[in-house]
Amino acid sequence: MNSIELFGTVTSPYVRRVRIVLKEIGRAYRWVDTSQPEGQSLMRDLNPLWKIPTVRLDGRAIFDSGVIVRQLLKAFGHGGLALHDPDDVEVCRVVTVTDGVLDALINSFYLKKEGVSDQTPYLQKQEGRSRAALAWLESEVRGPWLTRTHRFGLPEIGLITALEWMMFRQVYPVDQHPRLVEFLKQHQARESIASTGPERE
Ligand SMILES: N[C@@H](CCC(=O)N[C@@H](CS)C(=O)NCC(=O)O)C(=O)O
Repeated sequence: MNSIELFGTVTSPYVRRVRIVLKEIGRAYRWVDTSQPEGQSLMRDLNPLWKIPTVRLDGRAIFDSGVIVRQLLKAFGHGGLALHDPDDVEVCRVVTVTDGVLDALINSFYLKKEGVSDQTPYLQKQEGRSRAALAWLESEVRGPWLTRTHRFGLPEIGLITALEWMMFRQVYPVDQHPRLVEFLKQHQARESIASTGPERE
């Protein structure tokens, strides 16, 4: 029997990707809440980057949502998800841009929370980068899909979790991109999405 421990918070979009994949492949796991001091300290003992998600799979720590989900798919199969080819250039492009804009907005969110002015040149650059990246992603979506597989997979999970986090934290006016809003709508009833939102667990 495999053991999976997931260290994270319910509001983190990167952690949510792992929660969605675990639901899609039907795997139970032990949840360790890192917003609590004890969980945070356990996570820091495992992950030198002090970031979530962190997973302990059969006793071995794995870091980074991308690495974690690929290991989970390799160990347990894809369930109902599209087969994932991490070397596919089309997949790499959308995943890299999604992660880039999410990292930029998370970074700005934390800095602004700590009092850094949004007029700071680097934060202005992060905002411009976010706008450019989301406009590019908007030009890439084809209805509910981001790649030519036209199946639900990791690129879609990445974009859904990123957009819903932006809306939840109100860090970016997602409604300025109608095709991204439409993309989101087409996935929101899916069980793994509907049951894992930041407000819903
Ligand atoms: N590339 C990482 C990013 C993870 C990440 O940035 N997680 C955030 C929470 S959403 C975090 O742990 N931030 C803590 C910090 O930066 O101090 C991944 O895909 O897992």
